[in-house]
Parts: sequence; structure tokens; C-alpha cells
Amino acid sequence: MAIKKYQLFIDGKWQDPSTLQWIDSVDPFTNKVWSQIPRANNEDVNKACDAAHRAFPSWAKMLPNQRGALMRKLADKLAEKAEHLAEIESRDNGKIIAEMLAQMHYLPNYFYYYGGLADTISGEVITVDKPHHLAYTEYEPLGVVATITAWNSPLMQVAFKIAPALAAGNTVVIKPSEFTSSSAFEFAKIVEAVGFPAGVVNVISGYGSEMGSALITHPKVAKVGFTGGTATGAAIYSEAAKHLKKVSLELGGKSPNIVFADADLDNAVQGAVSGIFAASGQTCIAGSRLLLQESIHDEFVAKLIDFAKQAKMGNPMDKNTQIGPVTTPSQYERILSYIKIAEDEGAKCVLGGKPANGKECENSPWFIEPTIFINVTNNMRIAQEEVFGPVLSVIKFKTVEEAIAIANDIQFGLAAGIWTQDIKKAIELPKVIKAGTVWVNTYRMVSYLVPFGGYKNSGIGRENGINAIYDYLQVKSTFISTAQTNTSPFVLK
Ligand code: TXE
Repeated sequence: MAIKKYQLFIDGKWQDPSTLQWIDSVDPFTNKVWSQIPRANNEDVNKACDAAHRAFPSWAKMLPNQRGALMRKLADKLAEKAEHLAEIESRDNGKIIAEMLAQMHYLPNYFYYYGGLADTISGEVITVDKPHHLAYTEYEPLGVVATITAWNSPLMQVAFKIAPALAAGNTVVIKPSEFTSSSAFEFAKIVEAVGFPAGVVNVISGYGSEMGSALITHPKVAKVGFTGGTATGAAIYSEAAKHLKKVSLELGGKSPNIVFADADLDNAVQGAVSGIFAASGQTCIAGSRLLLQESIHDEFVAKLIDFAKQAKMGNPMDKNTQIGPVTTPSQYERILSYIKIAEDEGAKCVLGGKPANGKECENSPWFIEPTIFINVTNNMRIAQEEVFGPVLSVIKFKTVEEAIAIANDIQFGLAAGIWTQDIKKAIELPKVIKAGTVWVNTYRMVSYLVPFGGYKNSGIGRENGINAIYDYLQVKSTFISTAQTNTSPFVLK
């Protein structure tokens, strides 16, 4: 198959990067270059931000119902192209096609939903405490929004940000991960085909370390929306702060998945597997700390090992595959280094713990066996740090109070799972767990209708749901006076 070569999408035009250089995108399963993405530099950042800035006034002024209609047209086209986009995603990041198909069939919802919200946003008339004055509020878009995203769910992360941003009347510059930029360019082709005005959506690719700073600090960028690692998120936050840019961050996690003795254990086993082995554990919401009540610990671990052993590893493009390779060589090395750390800390490996080398994995050097460590205590690095791979830390607890204390004793707070058939625990525990999303008797469920984001070091702001659109708007307050001016001009009215 010929190698695809993409161009930047700026101001409605396809163009080569100023560097005239491209970055190879490697298919993690075949270990072969399958596409090339442009290596943009600061000059391209300027072009994209300028284009988005020029497009902003007329996009912001367009009647919201017209913006919404265009977004719904985009959603229709995305729905038609779901299978094509899913294949691109799987090829680029090695995630299984079943998951990427599910994501791509779900993707249009973001553009239907926020497109539908566009003309429902209104300010309010305020009965103000000043006689003979009319006071009211209106919502206005911010301007140019830069979105910087990671490689694990590339287009979903873009949709989380740009669907509310566009509906609110902002224009966008998308900078996807250098490991998985292809789908953003395929997305741009669809944007172009449905007739978005030039400059409303721009896509540039390249190394974050090279041109990320120019994008974040660009004077025409009003807000940065980011998904990625916590360290990068903190660096972006501090850079943005120097220029007083608005920021939302969706960062890492080390989520507790808590199983009580009264749970339906077979369901909970499925939940534990979905928490850590789905997507080869490369998800911010991974349930990477499995907290097991002491009385069921041994039985549960045995069931879990049985289940995980049967997971089919191999070609992500095969619909029956359940675990694919990890996405990047550096991620592969990082996961192996954490396995070593866990062993050195005294945790006991009861499943996996090494690269997978079965026949079905032989093309790719980046498969890691589903790995389970028991005898983990919550102070170990393997319990505290995000591995972002198929490595589960199992921690024992005795009482409900102990489970809550362990769950919350962590720098992160993105998600948590609770498995119980006791209605009291199901209702009371979500209130005391410090996480943005808590699942009871389910795991890894995300909806465009439900706010998503992190407590503590897992991020700032919430994506999805009605509230997300307000992150891309600002309030204007207007006072109109019909009063005769007879108060002192030197005193605050
Ligand atoms: O992500 P980065 P990386 C975690 C995971 C992983 C680690 C590093 O633990 O091992 O982060 O992964 C852009 N200015 N997560 O290196 O660095 C970069 O180009 C501006 C968790 O892939 O966070 C890419 O587009 N931008 C996570 C995006 O930031 C910069 C998902 C993400 O890259 C930049 C992925 C800079 N200085 C990794 N440096 C999750 N929570 O879902 C990089 N970028």
C-alpha cells in the first residue's frame, strides 16, 4: 500500500509545511511507516492562527442556527465515514478496530449535540437594583481556540474540544499528537467537503516540543484546550499563565476500581478487565489500582487471571482482537520500566510481566502481556504513578473506610469504579470519592451528555455536557440607563 502523505490544512487550503519536512507515522502492528505528516514550525503556527483570527468575526456573527446546521451536516458526513476513520485510527495508534469503530460511530453525536445547542445559549435580563436601568447579559465567543491532543483516542479528544468551541462561535487550530495526526487531516477533508468557511477549522501537525510553545503563546489565541500527560499539561498551564490565556486540561489518572465482597464478582471481573486491559491500558481513565476486599481477594484474582489469559492479542485490524500493541516505542519502554519498578518494590507478578511474543504478535515489537501485580501497597510507585499500559496493581483492604482512604490517597482524581450490590454503598461512596467521574457497577463509560474531567492533578475544567459550551464563551454585561444623571460623577454608581 502506498504511503499517505498529508499536507497542513490552513485557511481552507492544503499546503506544505514551511520546513518542507515530514514525520513518519508508524503502524504499531506492522512496525512500518504507513503515512507521513507535515512537520510544522512557528511560521505555520502563525499562518494557522492568523487564518483562524481572520475567519473569527464572520463565524461568530453567523446566526447560531446556521452554525448549528453546518455542524449537523458535518456530523452526517462523519457518520458516513465512520469506518474509514476507524481504520485510520487503528492503523495510526494500534488500538483495536472494534473500539475505534465504536468511537467513530459515536463521534457524530458531538457535532449533532453541540450543533443543536448553538442557538439555545442566551443571556438573561437582570432585575437590577438601580432604578431606571436595564441590565442584561449576553454570551460571546472567545476567539481563536488552540486544541492540543494526545495519541490514545485522537479524534474523540478533538471532538470533545472543537464541537463546543465551534458551536459557541470560536474558530479553531487543531494540533494533534505527532504519533497520530492522520485522522485529524482526514477530518479536515470532511470539514472542507461540507463547506465550512475557510479558516474556521485549521489543522497543523508537528512536534509539541518544537512548535507547541508558539501556539500556546500566540497573541491571537484566546484559549488552549489540552489532553495529554500531567507533566506536559503543567508546562502548558504555566506557559499559558504568562500570557493570561484561558486553559482547560484533561490529564492523567490512577483510578481506583474498588470491589466489595458483596459485589457480583463475575461482573466486577469484566469491569476490572475493561479498566486496565482494554486499549492496552493506554487510557486516562484506566482502573489501574484494583482495590479488593480481603475476603474475596484470592478468588477474585484467580477469576481475573483466567479471564485475562483468554484475551486475544494480535492484529488490531482483526475484529476479534481484544488487545493490540502499545502505540509508541517510548510508551513500550516506559511500561517495561514500571514493571521492573514494581518487581523491585516487592510486588508479586501473577500474570504477564513481559513483552508478548506469541505468533500473532510477531510483526510488532511493541506487545506487552496483560500484567497483574498483587501484594501492592498504596505507597509504592506502581500504585501512585500513571503507567499508561496493561499493568494492574492489586491492593487489599478490609473495611469501607480503608477503601475510601486508599482510593483518595493519590495525586490524581479522574475516575473511580465501585462494585457492590449494597444500595447504601452505591449511593454514599460516590459522594466521598475525590474523582470527576464515579462508576458504580460499570466502568469506562463516557457520554457526550455527561461532564467529564478531573479533580486534583487530573485536570482543570470539564468536557462534555451542556456546561462545556460555557468554557468557550464569555459573559458580556450591559447596563442601559433611562435615568436623569443627578448623582455625583465621582462616586461609584
Ligand atoms: O504525551 P504529551 P506523550 C501520559 C502517558 C504518557 C505520557 C507522555 O503517561 O506516557 O503522558 O505521553 C503536545 N507544548 N498520557 O509524550 O507529551 C504533543 O505534541 C505544547 C496521558 O505522548 O502529553 C501532543 O500533541 N504541546 C494522556 C500532546 O501535547 C506539547 C494521553 C500530548 O503529548 C508540548 C497521552 C509542549 N511543550 C499521554 N509537549 C491522557 N491523560 O489521556 C508536547 N506537546
